[in-house]
Amino acid sequence: MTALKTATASKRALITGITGQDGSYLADLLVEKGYDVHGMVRRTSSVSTQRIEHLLAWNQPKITLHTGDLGDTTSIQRVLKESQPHEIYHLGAQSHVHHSFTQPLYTADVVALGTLRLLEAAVQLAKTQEVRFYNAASSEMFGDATLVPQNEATPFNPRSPYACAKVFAYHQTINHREAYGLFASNGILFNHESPRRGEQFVTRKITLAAARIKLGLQEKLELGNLDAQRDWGYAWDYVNAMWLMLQQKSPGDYVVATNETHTVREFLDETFRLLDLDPEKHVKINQSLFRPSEVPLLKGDYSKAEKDLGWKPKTTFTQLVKLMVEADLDLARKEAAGG
Ligand code: NAP
Ligand code: G4F
Repeated sequence: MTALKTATASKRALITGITGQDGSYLADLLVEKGYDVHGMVRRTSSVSTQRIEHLLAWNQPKITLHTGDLGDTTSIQRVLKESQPHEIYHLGAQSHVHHSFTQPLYTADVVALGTLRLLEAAVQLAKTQEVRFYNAASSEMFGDATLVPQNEATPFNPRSPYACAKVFAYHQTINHREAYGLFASNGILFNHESPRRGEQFVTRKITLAAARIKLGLQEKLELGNLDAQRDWGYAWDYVNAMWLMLQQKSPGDYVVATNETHTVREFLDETFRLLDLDPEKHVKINQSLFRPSEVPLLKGDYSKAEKDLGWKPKTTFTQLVKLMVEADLDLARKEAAGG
């Protein structure tokens, strides 16, 4: 699948996971900055490009898509050959922690080996041109964290197949930096959300359900562990940090977070408060939504990113909840109107 671009830009970027939450915001950012943006998209039986539809107008597409899959080495090599990127933003993943318990081998293949496949291909490309590599590492790697807040020196204690696979990918990224001199950086991003967040993640599940409850489109919301604490930021702020990491003189690993933590219950209460709804009337706890092992508390210390990249979060917890609630209320209104 190749949509031809009319404009040419000096710097080419390749985004894996361009159809996801972060990939779509990063594509917006890089297009805005004048990059020639390429994305790797896997074949799906139904359309997966809703989040980047605005960049794909048939008469003037702003990005170029290439079909490939992180499970398939030859397709990765082909995509790199076709796009010849100066910057690779590797965001593609089976990114749902709970699903990783039911699909552990698939998750390991895509997240751990998929990253290794891409790194190996990047090292080959780096023999002929400059290439910089961003790896989407995760605060899930801290797992049952031994220290609060977590920073770049905090030991990893992964609690899911997803987190174990991310630890592998993180170390492979550093290994390719040290062994082959690849400019490769890890962004250890804490949870970040937005109106483009997948509907199976807890924040979006809550804001979408609450908006639909408000308009009488839904009665109940089923949730699992409300006591888990997360450091939630806004995805748009976070993709800026990814770009900054690849603009530095040397590669490195950075925590990107807000240094605040809130329970799932707090997110739920703030959402329902904004809509003048009572959670007691609508929320039901479902044991099947609890995980075999949980990450109890994440809180990130982003002082290294602030010092080296000049990055800090711009959106507060309450602003984040509000912007997600407003976006989902708009969606629910369209649904109610039969749109
Ligand atoms: P997301 O919305 O779930 O997007 C994941 C992307 O990966 C989608 O474009 C998906 O394509 C693609 N993908 C899945 N399997 C693939 C495969 N086998 N081959 C190629 N592409 C594949 O995730 P996100 O929230 O944007 O997160 C981006 C990255 O950051 C992920 O690596 C995630 O693990 C990591 N991360 C996220 C957070 C967070 O809070 N959001 C925090 C830390 C780290 P389809 O559209 O076809 O499914
Ligand atoms: O929204 P979640 O599914 O995100 P989780 O597991 O923290 O993972 C996300 O953030 C990671 C960074 O730390 C990323 F690496 C990863 O890719 C993903 O983007 O769950 C958040 C918390 C968990 O403790 C979960 O047990 O919410 C709790 N929860 C309670 N009820 C629920 C539900 N989670 C989901 N998805 N669905 C529920 O009904």
